[in-house]
Amino acid sequence: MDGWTGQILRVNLTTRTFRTEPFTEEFAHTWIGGRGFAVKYLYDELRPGIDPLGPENKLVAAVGPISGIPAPNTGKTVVAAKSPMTGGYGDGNLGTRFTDQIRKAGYDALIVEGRAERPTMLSIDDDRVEFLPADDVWGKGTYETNDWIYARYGKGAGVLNIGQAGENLVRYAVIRSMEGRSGGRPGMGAVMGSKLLKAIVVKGSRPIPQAFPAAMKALGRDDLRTVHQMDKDAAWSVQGTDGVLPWCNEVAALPVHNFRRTHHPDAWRVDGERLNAARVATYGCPNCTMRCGIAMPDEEGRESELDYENVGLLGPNLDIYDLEQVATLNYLCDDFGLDTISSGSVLGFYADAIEHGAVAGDLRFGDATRFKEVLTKIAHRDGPVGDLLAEGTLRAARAFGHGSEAYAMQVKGLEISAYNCKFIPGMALAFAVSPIGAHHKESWIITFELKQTSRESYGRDKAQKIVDLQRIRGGLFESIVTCRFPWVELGWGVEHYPKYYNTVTGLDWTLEDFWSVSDRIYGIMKLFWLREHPATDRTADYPPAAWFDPANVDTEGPIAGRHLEYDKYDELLQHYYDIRGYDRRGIPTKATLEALGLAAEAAAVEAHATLG
Ligand code: PTT
Ligand code: SF4
Repeated sequence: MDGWTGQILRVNLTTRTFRTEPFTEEFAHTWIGGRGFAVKYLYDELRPGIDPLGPENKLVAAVGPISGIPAPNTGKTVVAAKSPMTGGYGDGNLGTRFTDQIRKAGYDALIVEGRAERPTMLSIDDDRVEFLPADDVWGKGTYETNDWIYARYGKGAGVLNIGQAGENLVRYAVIRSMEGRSGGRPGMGAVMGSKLLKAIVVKGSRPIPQAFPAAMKALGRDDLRTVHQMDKDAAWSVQGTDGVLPWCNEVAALPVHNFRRTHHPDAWRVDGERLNAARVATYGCPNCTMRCGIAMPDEEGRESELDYENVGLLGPNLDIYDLEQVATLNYLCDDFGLDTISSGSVLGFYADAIEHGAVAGDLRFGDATRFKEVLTKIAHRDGPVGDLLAEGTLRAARAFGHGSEAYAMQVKGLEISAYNCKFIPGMALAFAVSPIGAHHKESWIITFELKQTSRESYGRDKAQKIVDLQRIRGGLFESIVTCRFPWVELGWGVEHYPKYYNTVTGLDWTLEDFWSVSDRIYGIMKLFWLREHPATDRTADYPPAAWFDPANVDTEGPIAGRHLEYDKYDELLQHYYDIRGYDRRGIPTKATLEALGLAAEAAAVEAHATLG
């Protein structure tokens, strides 16, 4: 089957067994790979209601037909499971040598089941699979663990690993790889930890199956050069993702003081220019000529990669404007294997809850030393505070009470990334309808909204744009599995991707074919959610109450006195439902599911939720 290895590897940690399983061409064409494979396997195989941190959950690491081939930025892998944060389907996407190594070992996906008896490292070397003791690194951070693995297998090995946060089942623990890569915000690291799986290491020696390898090599080589030149011309990777920070500050979209404010005069001190000036190393994913990871030393000289999300949430959101202090919190998140976005939001929420008297405590915004201490407690679930905050903002807010849920900055249990949508309705909706919880990866509509339309509008065009972006970002890029940055940051056209796909598979797909698969993937992610949350209604697709609150408005600046309006937001949400073919409760109609080819899956949900 050109373009796919045609098989997956299934490993059971309880029984210490493994087997390979073929999949059909029809399956490949229906789900493509990556997120498509992951959500389909998880939907079919997970019993509804299982504990995401119990042995019944499964961890999937999946690549797609263009992952690992020589074309721009193809070194990405999707990691997925039932999310401990949201209870729905969860995934993340990280750059890693796991990508090409798993393909070379002969697999398009790895499914890990069960729970090991003791800390384990899974080693895959083509057909050989071993369950090795990992006691030496259990309790250690991700940097030491990575070095320990490299010392044994060399730097060319594909590695996924977790830190103490994953081991201690912090719900927002991520999976880490290489120097700076992290993925699986909705708790994929905690799922790995719940299985006592410290690391996965993979080496492969076979060619990646392609219909026209010589043509792909020539095409990929030329396009890698072109993208490299485009990046140089645009100077984008000079500041990387943190280059967007001044704009967010200017347009009042920065998370400041637990999202209570939207801009700050000191924001320039943590912007991309300052970060670039502090750069001591540049990290990148395999097969990438853009290398966007800017690493700088922290207060103790420890080096880690800072991206915009990390800076926004661990800096201004905590009232910290010293880049070295931000780098310290960032380094700790990376070493413990904690998601930076949720960590920054949890810390900000806790300081806010103290400030508003919802809970007693002495943590204050701007106190980087105390934030560091609390973060360390969270990673180890140390004491009642560490243990509760390890649960994320939503669960912590429910424990604190006193109306604090209104300013727990999350949707569906997952914390919002670094775009403050107090008065940006389209982006607020994009967070709210993201199927994995509030993540900008599905639909980053903010630049369209602020540059090409108006933030005043709640028009149908915004709902349509969200769907269009979900098709590209959450569907195309997450299923063929490649980095979206050449397209997002340099304008490298989406039309290049069917070209790569057709060259490796021998098929003749157009973008329309990808949109069909993408809609199917969004359909099944929705079904996954409904099956787990039968009582769900449209309130699940609302952002936090703080963004609607007249008492929470900016008192000065570009959006002084402005906030989201419930009635208008609800109309915008309805536009989204109409375009997606959902009823007023936000549930896909039977006709929609049949059109998506999900009639069989819909039947499984009917017992749990009454479909419209
Ligand atoms: C991603 C989320 C992001 S999105 C960032 S910064 W970003 C945070 N990075 C973290 C980090 O670093 N350390 C840490 N301990 N936690 C972190 N949590 C946050 O995780 C990432 C890049 C980036 S940098 C982005 S936008 C793009 N994301 C892509 C995507 O999602 N899909 C895709 N096909 N291509 C993408 N390209 C870009 O990749 P999650 P990475 Mg990440 C240190 O995983 O769960 O999706 O959360 O993968 O290899 O590190 O590259 O301004
Ligand atoms: Fe990785 Fe950045 Fe390159 Fe994308 S642009 S592949 S995230 S280094």
